[in-house]
This record gives sequence, structure tokens and C-alpha cells, in this order.
Amino acid sequence: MAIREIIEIPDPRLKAISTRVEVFDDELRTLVADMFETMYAAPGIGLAAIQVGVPQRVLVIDLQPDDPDAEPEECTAHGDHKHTHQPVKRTPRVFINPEILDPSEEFNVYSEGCLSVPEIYADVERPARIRARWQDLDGTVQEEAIDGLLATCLQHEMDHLEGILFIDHLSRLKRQMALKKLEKLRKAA
Ligand code: GNR
Ligand code: NI
Repeated sequence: MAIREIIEIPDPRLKAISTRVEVFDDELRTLVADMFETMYAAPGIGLAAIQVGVPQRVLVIDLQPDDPDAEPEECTAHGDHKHTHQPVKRTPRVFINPEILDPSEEFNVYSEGCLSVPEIYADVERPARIRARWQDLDGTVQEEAIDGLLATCLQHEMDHLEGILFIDHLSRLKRQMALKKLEKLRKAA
């Protein structure tokens, strides 16, 4: 396994339309393993293959990215009462060739961020509930009703497959403000 470089705006590859996966082989397994390692290291809760420069319809998501091998941490943040925090269990999920079926008319607003648009956060509205259909690493078709943060994250990742970033959902003014802020942060760094 290897951590791969995450590409950032304005890299033109982020605008590419990713192609469907047709072959479920060891190369795909290596790509997915590397994507998980890259996502956990970032850290992030999702990653599309194009973010590591691979224009294929492959996504990984884990809404609970804490390290499962970590020792329980001693915590004294709540006064002198000492206790330990058990790290959150990882729940890695892979989505290959994902599709959205019947999105709800109800929308959710979530303050989104993106590893390819570092340190910028903005509210984005998306359908609150969807049915999703995708293939797993064996090529088997899966289907599931999805809501909450997973629905938001899956739609954010699926946008990447069409070359769309979360800032593309903002008004022109808000997008320009976000890009100015990023430019400023980069100059300061
Ligand atoms: O780590 C991420 N957090 C996040 C927060 C709200 C909505 C979507 C996301 S996905 C993002 C990682 C990323 O850039 N995936 O493409
Ligand atoms: Ni993203």
C-alpha cells in the first residue's frame, strides 16, 4: 500500500469525467487500498480516484476515520476525573460505478470541505435521501437507501466523477470569495 498525492485546484484533471470500471482485478484492489491509506492519512471522510489522478469511477468513504489500532487514550479534559476514550471503529466502504436513484425532494445543508480545495468550507444543499446502486470490489451490484452524512458525502464524491467540485454549487460571488481565500492561504504558507 502507498499514500498517493492528492491533486488540488486548479489542476485541470479535477475537471475530467471519469470512466466506468470494467475490469475487477488486482490493479483495482491496489488502487482502492492506496485510496483508503491516502484518505485516512489526509485525513478525510471520502476520496474519489480522480483526486489521486486516476480518472476511474471509484470512490472510498469512511465517516469514522479514527485509527482502530490506536490505544485507548487517557483523557483529563473534564477535570481531574480520569477516563479513556475508545477510538472509533473504522467502517470502510467502496463504491464502484455508483449511480443515484430517486433522490428525495427534501434537501439537507451541510458545511462541506474537499481535500482538493484545502481549508475552504461552505454550505451545500443536496437531496437528503437517495437510493444508491454501485458495484463492490468483486463487481457484484449492491443497492441501498442512504441518508444523513453518508448521502451528502456520496453525492460529493460522485460529483468528482463528473469533474464537479463542491464550490461549483456556490453562487459566483461565494465561489470567488472561496478561491480568493484559498489564494491568500497559499501565499501565507
Ligand atoms: O473529508 C471530506 N469531508 C467532507 C465534509 C463534508 C462533505 C463532504 C466531504 S468529503 C471530504 C473529502 C473529499 O474531498 N472527498 O472528495
Ligand atoms: Ni472532494
